Amino acid sequence: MNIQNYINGEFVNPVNGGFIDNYNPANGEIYGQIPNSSLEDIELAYNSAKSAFKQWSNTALEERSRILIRISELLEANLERFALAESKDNGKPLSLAKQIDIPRAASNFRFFGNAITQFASESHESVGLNAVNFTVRQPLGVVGCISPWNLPLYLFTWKIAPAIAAGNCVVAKPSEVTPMTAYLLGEICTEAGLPNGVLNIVHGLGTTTGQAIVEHPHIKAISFTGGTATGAHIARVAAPMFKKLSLELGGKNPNIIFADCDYDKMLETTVRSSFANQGQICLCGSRIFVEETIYERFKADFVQKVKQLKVGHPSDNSTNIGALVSKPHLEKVEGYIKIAEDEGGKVLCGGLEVTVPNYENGYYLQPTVIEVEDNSCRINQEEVFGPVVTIMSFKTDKEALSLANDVKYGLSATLWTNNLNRTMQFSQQLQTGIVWVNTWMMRDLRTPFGGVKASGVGREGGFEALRFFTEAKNICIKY
Ligand code: TXE
Repeated sequence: MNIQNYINGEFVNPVNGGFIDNYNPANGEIYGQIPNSSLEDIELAYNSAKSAFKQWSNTALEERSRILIRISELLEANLERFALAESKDNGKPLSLAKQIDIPRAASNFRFFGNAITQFASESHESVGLNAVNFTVRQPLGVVGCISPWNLPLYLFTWKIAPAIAAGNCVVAKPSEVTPMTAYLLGEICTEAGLPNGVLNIVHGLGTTTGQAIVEHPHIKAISFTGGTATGAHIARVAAPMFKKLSLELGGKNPNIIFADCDYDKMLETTVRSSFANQGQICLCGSRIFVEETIYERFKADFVQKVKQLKVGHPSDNSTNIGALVSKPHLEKVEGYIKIAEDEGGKVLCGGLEVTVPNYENGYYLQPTVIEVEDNSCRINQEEVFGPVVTIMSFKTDKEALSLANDVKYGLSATLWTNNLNRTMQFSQQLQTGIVWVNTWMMRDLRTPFGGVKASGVGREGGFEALRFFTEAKNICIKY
């Protein structure tokens, strides 16, 4: 299926007429083409957004809210179609797309449709000076949203929904590897009555189409989720233009397990936090640290459970692990398994490609557990972003904390313990933007979401996102 750009409410081919292939990871075949957009397309998208801005930014909050909630309802009504498209484009199990990706995309619109009606600013009375200050939060204008391939519609809408709720108009680019649901979203926005030009969706490569968004002199902010190297590059390009930047980048998240935890719950959740979405979630706990007293027990139980995970075609209901997103990505992940072995890591299970009958050219890999002894090895320091975790034991709280923090990333951490004192010590001292205690990836959309260190700058979620997509202005009135 060939797709087009969505500019000013219409589906159009790229100006240069160029297209690139779109692969189905489940069978390795090309199943469609997507626009290879260039600067001219970004210019058209920008002009369309700019023309829509005056009216959209003055549209009553109730009306904006109504349209966002309508988009949410239409996504829910089209759940099957969107889930199928997401699974085919990305390789993720269809069941996951149905349970997580598409419902969450719908929630993003509903949440920000409601949040904007509750978003308020402050006033400060300057007592004794006969003056009052108040703050208004104005939309920025035209903003850019660039999203990755791992949770395609989920993360695309996580940016777009707050941007348009706050009154901005958007030029957005989904990952060229998974463009399909973003394309389908255009239809739904039109049907929901989103005025033309408020959202423009342009497809193409990061280094050309994405770069043109970041370089555009009048696009005021960039909200980006993707790799750390790309984030650093975007920051270098955008900084001299003083653009607002929200960067949600990679992770190498610790999963710290103490003997006093609820063992069964921990084990079950750790399988999920390691391998959900083929391990391709920035929040996956890819470094597992286990207290020495339960290390051997955990190792045996965990490996046994991981071996039971079924790698299979995404639309097969019994599949736990689908295909990796692309061939280059599969090769990258396999490369890391090799690096780990060369460094002395011991593969406890997995490590090999899987041949799924009838889909022999798909990008399937066994879930892989590697035992390591040194946290400074590359497999423990670099983001793999696939179905690969390491396990390692520790003796003391102090050691566990230093292992957890001894990494350049700082997105999330998971802690398994029933000791309140330990919970508080770790929660305060872990160098991450998110700490989950006795759970993983439990999300409340009101909470700030983002990382520290090489995991990025800025926070998404709740009012944080609405603050990012608005500029605060102080007005001081003397009376
Ligand atoms: O991401 P990129 P890639 C990590 C993960 C993965 C690695 C590389 O480790 O293996 O990053 O993945 C667009 N200007 N994560 O190469 O390139 C690109 O088109 C503007 C973590 O797929 O960062 C896509 O839309 N845009 C992660 C988006 O950026 C550019 C999720 C992300 O692609 C651009 C994905 C440029 N110069 C990968 N270059 C997470 N944090 O969840 C690329 N893009």
